[in-house]
Amino acid sequence: MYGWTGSILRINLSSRTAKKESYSEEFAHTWVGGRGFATKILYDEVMPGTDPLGPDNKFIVALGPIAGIPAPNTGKAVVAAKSPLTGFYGDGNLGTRVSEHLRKAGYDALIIEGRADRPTMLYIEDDRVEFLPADDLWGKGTYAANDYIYGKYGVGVGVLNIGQGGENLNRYAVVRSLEGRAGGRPGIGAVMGSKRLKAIIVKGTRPIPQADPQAMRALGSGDLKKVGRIDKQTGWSIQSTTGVLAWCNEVAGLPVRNFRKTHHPDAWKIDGERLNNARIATYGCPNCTMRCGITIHDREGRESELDYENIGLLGANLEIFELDQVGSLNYLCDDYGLDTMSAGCVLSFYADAIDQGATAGDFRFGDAEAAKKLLTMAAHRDGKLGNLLAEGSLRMARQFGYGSEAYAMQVKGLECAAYNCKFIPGQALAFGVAAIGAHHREAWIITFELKNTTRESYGPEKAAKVIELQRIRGGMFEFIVACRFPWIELGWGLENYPHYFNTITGLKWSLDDMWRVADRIYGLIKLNYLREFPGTTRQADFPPAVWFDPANADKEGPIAGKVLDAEKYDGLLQHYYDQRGYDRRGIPTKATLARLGLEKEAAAAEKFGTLE
Ligand code: PTT
Ligand code: SF4
Repeated sequence: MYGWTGSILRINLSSRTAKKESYSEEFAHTWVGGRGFATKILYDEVMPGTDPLGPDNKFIVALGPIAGIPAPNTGKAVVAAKSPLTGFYGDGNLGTRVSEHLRKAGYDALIIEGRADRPTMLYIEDDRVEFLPADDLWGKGTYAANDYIYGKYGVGVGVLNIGQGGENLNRYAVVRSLEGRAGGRPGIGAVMGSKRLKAIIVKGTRPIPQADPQAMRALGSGDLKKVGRIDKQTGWSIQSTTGVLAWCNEVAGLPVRNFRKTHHPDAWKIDGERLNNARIATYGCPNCTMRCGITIHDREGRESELDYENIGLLGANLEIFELDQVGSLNYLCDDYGLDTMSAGCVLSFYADAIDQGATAGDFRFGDAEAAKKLLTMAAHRDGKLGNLLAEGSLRMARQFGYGSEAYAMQVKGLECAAYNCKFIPGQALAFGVAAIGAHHREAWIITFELKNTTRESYGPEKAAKVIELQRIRGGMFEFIVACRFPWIELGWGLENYPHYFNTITGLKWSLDDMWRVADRIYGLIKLNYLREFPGTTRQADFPPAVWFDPANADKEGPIAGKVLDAEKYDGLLQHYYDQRGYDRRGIPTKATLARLGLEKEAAAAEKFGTLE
């Protein structure tokens, strides 16, 4: 078997043991890697009802066949666990040197189980695994922890770590990496914290098994240069993802004031142009020639890296239009290891709930200094309010009552990405049926929708587009494990990816083979959801209710008076189910599960919820 190391490293923190386990070629060909491996391992090993923050949950780091090799944008890793935020499968994808080092150490994945009896760091170097005390680092932010680790092990090692957010079990704590990246929005950092695992350091020195290493080297390094050239020609990384803000503002798709408004006259103050002008450095993941991270000085003079989601949700959505203050909120999220997107939605929901009289408090939109204090409280679970804010918006809404769940901007417990779908039905569907909750990672249909179809349409073409994008973005890029930006931002051909995959594995897969694996993964995540929530109804695939509320319509601008239509959305959802072969609850039918090769998994799910 080429392209895969054939091994997974299983570490038990309770017994302080490590075991190298091999997996079969069939497993590799069925699940490929990354999200595929994580989905299957968690389905088989974490039983329904398991406490996500207990020792029986498992923290997975999973790589794919092209992860870590010098080819376009392969310095990525999937981190996954049963989510403490949503209660079912959750994952994220972050840039890190762990990708290359873990593969060179001889593993395609890590499974971390149990709970350490004291704060611990794992050091993995090829076959060696050390359990190191991390008492001195516990309580420190990710930047200080990074500095310590770099100082001790050298700048080139692979590192994943958590900040105070993960330590204190904030439900939207992320995993951070030394390359300035963050991943695992549905609280995967809190799962690390629950295991008292402060950091993982990886150093690998062996070659990654490849069918034709010379051909792969020539192909991969040649294409890395080509991607870099296209980026220079197009100028994409001048503003990178932050270029989206001005466009969202123009098309009335920006989240402003807890998504109540869709555009704002001051949005230009925090847009991509302003950000590029304030740039002090450019950040990137390993094996990348279109480095997209832009850093600026925040209000306190620290270096803070901003992407679109961060300025959208910590800026516009909180009505904070001072770039350095948005930088400060972002810096705090990075240092505490909190997801910027959920953090932004949690604070905007809190301000909105106060405005609506659902709870008492003095936090107001636009108050950056108060927002900093609240983030600090949420990361430390400081007092009653800190504890409340650490729970995420759905749990907060259930505590507040007074109908506030309608404007808690989340789906299945995961807070929405920075696209205001008040009148964008296809993107609303993309949030509704995203595998892990309201993330844009799997289907970003908004440009297709606004450019190629009418905004009003709830037709089957939108459901088809969501499925197509889920297969590419939530599927292929997540199981071969590479950054999707060369394709989505520079038009780098999708066919390049089976080409890399085949060159490294010696197989002859087409894009259609990739889509089959993608559909299987989506099917299994749905079974995972059904097992955890046996009473599932199609309502679970609906976006926040406020988007259907005529009283919430814009008073002026491009979509004045318009909101989503609930009946038509239900029809669009049915198109999606029909095209996927799912039942009326959005669960794959038995026939679909058989087509996806999931009969065994279906039998395991049957006792928790009846399949049709
Ligand atoms: C991703 C999510 C995103 S998506 C952003 S900005 W984006 C936020 N970044 C955060 C951050 O930074 N710090 C922090 N404390 N929290 C953060 N939360 C948010 O996390 C990310 C890039 C980006 S920038 C995007 S779109 C693309 N995402 C990819 C993906 O999901 N898969 C893939 N195969 N390729 C991708 N390429 C791009 O990577 P999550 P990252 Mg993160 C600092 O992981 O949980 O999916 O949340 O990944 O390494 O930071 O790179 O406008
Ligand atoms: Fe990382 Fe950005 Fe490069 Fe993708 S484009 S690999 S997210 S630096």
